[in-house]
Amino acid sequence: MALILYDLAGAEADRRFSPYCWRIRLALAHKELAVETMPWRFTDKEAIAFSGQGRVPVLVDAEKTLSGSWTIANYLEQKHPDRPSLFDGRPRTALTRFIESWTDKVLLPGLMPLILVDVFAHLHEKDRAYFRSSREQRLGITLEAACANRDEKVMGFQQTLEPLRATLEIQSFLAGEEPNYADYIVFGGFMWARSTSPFKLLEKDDPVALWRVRLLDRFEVARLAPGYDT
Ligand SMILES: N[C@@H](CCC(=O)N[C@@H](CS)C(=O)NCC(=O)O)C(=O)O
Repeated sequence: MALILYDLAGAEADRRFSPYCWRIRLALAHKELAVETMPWRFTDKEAIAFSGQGRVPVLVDAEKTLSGSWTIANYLEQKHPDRPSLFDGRPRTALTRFIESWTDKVLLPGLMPLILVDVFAHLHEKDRAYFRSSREQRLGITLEAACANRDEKVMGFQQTLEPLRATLEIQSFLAGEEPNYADYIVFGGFMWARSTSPFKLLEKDDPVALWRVRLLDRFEVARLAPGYDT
């Protein structure tokens, strides 16, 4: 039986934009596992109620239901040790936690004021009121105010990428010569932006932009996904 992944979609069912779901789509591609993806919208809470929580990604593997990208990635790693590894061993799994924390605490919050209005523009009609009120409550300001002065904010964002840039100046991927889950965690953030926003985040010759192209070239699932190549 094929794996089933509940994956956040926009107005168009094939516009998948969750940074966390992208981690798993790339992990599945890395392990060469076939998956059927189910387009899910923020307000489709009932559709994933069986998972005991209200967020995606949710992965169904026959009798088993998993949620949370980290849990799912580790499950795939343990279930399919014969397939290419996502972590290259336990010490690296632990190190990858740092990459996840940096992405969740620095990269994604840094992207938010640059792309949130564009994310909103791509939402399914039924998600709009929920998204606006939940995010505005969290931010304490409107989506539009959060995204004001993007042209200035982007410079600060680019500076926060310096550790990533310095690493990618000396190696092709975060994991070394070949990418692994560490790369997919960070790249998931850029797929969130690519899927929703025409706003230019990086100069074309930025080592981070070149790494982004290398990953797009490697994964058709990402390259062919609806999005903006800025
Ligand atoms: N820590 C979770 C985060 C998952 C998450 O926040 N997913 C978002 C989509 S990007 C979601 O489902 N949000 C539902 C909501 O905001 O109601 C993971 O790593 O999977």
